[in-house]
Amino acid sequence: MSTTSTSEPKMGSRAAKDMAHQPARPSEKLTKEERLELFMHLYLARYFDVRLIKEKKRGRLRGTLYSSQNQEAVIVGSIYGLRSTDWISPIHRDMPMFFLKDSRGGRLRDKDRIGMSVEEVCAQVWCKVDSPGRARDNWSHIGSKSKRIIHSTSMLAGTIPAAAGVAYADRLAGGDSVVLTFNGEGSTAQGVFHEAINFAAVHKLPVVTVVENNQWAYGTPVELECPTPDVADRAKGYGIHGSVADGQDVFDVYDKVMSAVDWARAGNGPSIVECKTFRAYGHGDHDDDRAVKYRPADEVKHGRERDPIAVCRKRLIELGDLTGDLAKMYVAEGKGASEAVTEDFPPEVVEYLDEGIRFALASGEPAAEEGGMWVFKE
Ligand SMILES: Cc1ncc(C[n+]2csc(CCOP(=O)(O)OP(=O)(O)O)c2C)c(N)n1
Ligand SMILES: [Mg+2]
Repeated sequence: MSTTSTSEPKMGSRAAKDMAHQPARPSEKLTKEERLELFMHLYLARYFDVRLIKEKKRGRLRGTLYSSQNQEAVIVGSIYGLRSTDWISPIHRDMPMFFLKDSRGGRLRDKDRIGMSVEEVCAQVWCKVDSPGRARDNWSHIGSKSKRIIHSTSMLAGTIPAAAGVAYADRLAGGDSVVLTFNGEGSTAQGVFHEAINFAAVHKLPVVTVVENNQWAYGTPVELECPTPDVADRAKGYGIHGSVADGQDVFDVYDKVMSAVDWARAGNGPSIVECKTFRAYGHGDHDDDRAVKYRPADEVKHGRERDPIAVCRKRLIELGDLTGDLAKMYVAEGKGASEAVTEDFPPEVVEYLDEGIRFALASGEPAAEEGGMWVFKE
């Protein structure tokens, strides 16, 4: 797996040269507290997934679960450096993003932050009346204009044109927001991916497309979706910047995405940031790929070897942020949902999600009469 190479447009443009002059590692400016917070966010994303898989197995949940295990560094690292006013457009595998948005600086429980609360997200998962979607649709099919989350849909790559539109409107209004879109590598083979990025490139819109390259699009391997070694190579065709991050390393994701975000905010236009990762489980919980055997066992074993929690822990130990017994605590890495137990996670992580779940369980079901709501113009 290639990791931290950069796919520069070979056109000698001023734009490409200027980006190369930016500080290579924005993560070097993070404080110890911020690095530890990133570590905590990795646990939150992992625990959300583990806990929901357990809840689903207990029969307490409806709907499909698209596990993000092993991909948490992409989810956490790409949004940590955003401003409150920036926009995100998550997809099916990005559920933790909804509650992690705008939470930097210990603000997870801050009611005024521009992200969803864990209560709202849990109510969505439990199909309750207090959820943004009011039990109408798939878990991830939510969004919020006021929280600057572009409504997620299942039309692959379909949020990139919406992101380009949001960025265009913001620019016309004199804003300086950046819009981050998320897409699997399979989505990059869609026609709309090309149209939308081309449009964003022509108009130099502040749109950063993060490609979560987890090597598989359902049962299709990446080499049948993309003919070049890196998906980020597609950037060359649009004359924009493309870079490749080690998607298992939260700091590398942060560095590559923040460089692209700063670049976009400065008026230099869009970028593609490809994060190389690996889908640890089947496409959704209905797709047990152990049974189908469409993925070679060796590939799966190898793909799960670099758990993002372990990679982050190692770095924090090297930096002296985690020492002594603390460094050995909460070993959630390398454990699937059936092996991981509550004690593998920091208590504040468990408590945060417990609060969300308690709220969801206490919330009511939507009334049947609501069925026609939002279908026609009210
Ligand atoms: C336009 C479109 N085609 C097909 C599908 C069905 N579908 C849903 S997810 C998926 C695979 C997506 O793969 P990828 O983009 O790599 O994201 P990943 O699931 O791996 O995160 C497919 C084919 C869809 N939702 N939309
Ligand atoms: Mg994929």
